[in-house]
Amino acid sequence: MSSLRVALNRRFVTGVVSRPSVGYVLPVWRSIGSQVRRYASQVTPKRNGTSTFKLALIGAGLGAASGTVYSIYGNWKDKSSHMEHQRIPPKILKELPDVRITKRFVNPNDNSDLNIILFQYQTCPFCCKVRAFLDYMGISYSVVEVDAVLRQDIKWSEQKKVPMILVQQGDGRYIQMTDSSAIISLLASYLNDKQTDVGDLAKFYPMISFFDDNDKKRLDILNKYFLMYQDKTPKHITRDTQEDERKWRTWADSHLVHLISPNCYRTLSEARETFEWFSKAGEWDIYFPKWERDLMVNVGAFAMWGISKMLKRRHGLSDDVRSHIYEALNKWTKELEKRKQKFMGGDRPNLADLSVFGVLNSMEGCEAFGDCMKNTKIGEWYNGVKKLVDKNRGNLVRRAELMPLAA
Ligand SMILES: N[C@@H](CCC(=O)N[C@@H](CS)C(=O)NCC(=O)O)C(=O)O
Repeated sequence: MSSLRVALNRRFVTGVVSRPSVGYVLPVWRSIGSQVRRYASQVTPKRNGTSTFKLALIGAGLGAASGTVYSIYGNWKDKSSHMEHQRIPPKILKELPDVRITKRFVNPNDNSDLNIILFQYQTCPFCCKVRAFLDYMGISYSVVEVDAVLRQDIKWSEQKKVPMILVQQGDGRYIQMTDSSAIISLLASYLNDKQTDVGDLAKFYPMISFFDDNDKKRLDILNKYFLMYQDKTPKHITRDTQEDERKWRTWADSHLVHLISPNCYRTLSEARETFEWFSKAGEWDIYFPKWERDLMVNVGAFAMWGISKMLKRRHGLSDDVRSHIYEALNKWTKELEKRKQKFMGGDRPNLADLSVFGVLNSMEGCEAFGDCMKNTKIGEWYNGVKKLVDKNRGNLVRRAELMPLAA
């Protein structure tokens, strides 16, 4: 029975728990849908009491046996496919896959020479982090809004998570980079030293596999919080400032982001309101038929309301989920007050400011965001970063105007 539980937990972890944030909802819903379909296909006509009982016993036995086999196979496969210190360099594509570019942000002052395609969900906190960085830096980029249900636009990719970017290197080929923090570190390293090909810099961020505390194989990007200054470290950057920036960037990913879902889906009505906002921000009424949009809002809100309760327990949060996010934001603003600084980066935002801003920006239309503004002092800092991000962002060019480019 315990193997069966392991097998079930495994499904649960990959299908639901590993998607703790706002933008995770549609894959979660897809997983629930397939479980409902699987259940429906298992329903058999009712016979007499004894045979039903026998069938149940046989079913439980078979379930336990297959769970055990699945679990043993999974462990064996994970272990056997793992090589210690295995590093997988970023993938390189000869040409762009056949994807539908949704929009572009074009900044006439951009002199980065970067050609970037961002694959995203509009309200995913990790995607918001990457956009905050690109916009603040005044970089032009194209967006592929991925349909979170069918994920057609990332079918070509082995990596199924967003954000993901394709960035063109010197020889015209495209590097595929995943993970919001790795993407930001790669591009920030390049902006510091445009003489080094972005493709060469990408080699510093390979994917690495390791086993976590539960002996489960995990993948992550090596050096994702590190900038590759090499011998061109800017004068105002010291070892301490780098360490400090890394510390708060990590905090945004490992703590702050986990407070978003439990707060945005705290009650059923908040969950619905959140989804209405996703629909608006993600322009679902443009990209999806009405029935699909309505279904996403209603089913998504219900599913995430339930899931957020589980996430709350998983991250050890009390029922008063607001108190946790207030506490986190107070920690941030107290640090700013202590340093007597406008931003964590001093007079201007650094990568920690942009990461924390991005995470909060992902819930801007939610009741939780309004409460944070009212009950903490985060507003002044948040609006300060937002002003700069909005000011530097390129001009929006919609798909209709891009037809010759995106056909
Ligand atoms: N550590 C990653 C997390 C990315 C992530 O989990 N993205 C979610 C969307 S918010 C996703 O794509 N989930 C789809 C899936 O897990 O299949 C990052 O910082 O980019």
